Amino acid sequence: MSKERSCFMENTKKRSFSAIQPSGTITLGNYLGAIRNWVTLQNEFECIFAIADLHTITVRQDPSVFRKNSIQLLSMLLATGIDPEKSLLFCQSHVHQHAELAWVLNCFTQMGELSRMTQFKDKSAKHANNVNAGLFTYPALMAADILLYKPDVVPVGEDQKQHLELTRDIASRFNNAYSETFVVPEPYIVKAGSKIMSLQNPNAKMSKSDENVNGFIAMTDTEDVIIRKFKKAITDSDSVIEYREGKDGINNLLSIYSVVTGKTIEESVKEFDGKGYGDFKLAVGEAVASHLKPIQQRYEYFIKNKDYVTEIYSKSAEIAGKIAESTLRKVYKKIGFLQK
Ligand code: ATP
Ligand code: LTN
Repeated sequence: MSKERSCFMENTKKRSFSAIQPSGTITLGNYLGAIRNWVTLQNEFECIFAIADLHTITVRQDPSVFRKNSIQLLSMLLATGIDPEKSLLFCQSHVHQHAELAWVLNCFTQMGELSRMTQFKDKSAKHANNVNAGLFTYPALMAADILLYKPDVVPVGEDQKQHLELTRDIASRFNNAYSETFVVPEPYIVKAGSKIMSLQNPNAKMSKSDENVNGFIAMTDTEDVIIRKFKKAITDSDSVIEYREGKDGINNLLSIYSVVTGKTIEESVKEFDGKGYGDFKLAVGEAVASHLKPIQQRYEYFIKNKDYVTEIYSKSAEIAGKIAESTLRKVYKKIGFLQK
């Protein structure tokens, strides 16, 4: 274990935990809303990242595609700048304590609370022929992921806020019943980029499991594809480039442009003053393509070095398992299970 990594057991710095599902090709929405912030948090926090593969089987997966999605996601996370010398990066299914704590937390979560989750409502409508119990109790597993590591912050996109509020409620409920056990974590949501919308439906979030590939930018899309998708982006029948209510398509493009260029929305609006939608869409496409280029080059390296990626997730899971076990033992003891 390197010197940096050994500090995980000592818990000297503030800690961050987050996860992402290997449910398809990672999108610009995932990157701008969450992963970009994971990368910067590494300078300040002790960061733990997981790919939430247990969560992913709440929707039926083809085994070979699922395996490929997982290794690609791990490679992409490394390519975006997740640094294995500073942070842990592992698969949720490799640390069995996640599933064990999830069972306990299921018993501290009410049916009514789970029924109110918008992600459950959306996903059960979308997969009406497979509304399984896992889809329903998904937030209890997510709470377990987080609470095992006692993080101070959980960096996510806007859509996960409701799940985090439930995590906080479950943690407090357990602490009140048995004395202080879990740290009640704070959501870490950076407003810029926290909700990137679909390019084909500016009222729905950009999602990697969208059946319409023109709705999302995959992190691996080539420059040509990126520009083509932006050219096809749904906007409005107006012709003025400004950020205001009712211009959801343009607002989304302006948000994307401002995050990838580092300019403010006001500066971006000024830059396109008097220009048409065609020029604007092309500029957004070009800016995104050039932002993604170095990430894509690093991705090519990791995807060809699978052994290196395997070594990283295996070593990380070993360290994560030790932290998780220590929390789980405390939980079991407080509940009153007999000690082994
Ligand atoms: P799925 O389509 O399978 O539901 P997803 O694309 O919504 O997946 P997740 O794995 O659920 O992605 O989310 C990973 C992280 O990316 C979360 O922190 C989530 O909040 C964030 N995220 C997902 N979509 C967006 C988006 N459109 N804009 C900003 N952040 C997003
Ligand atoms: N539910 C999240 C993915 C996820 C997660 C977590 C995020 C699973 N476990 C723990 C933060 C912390 C999603 O669908 N985006």
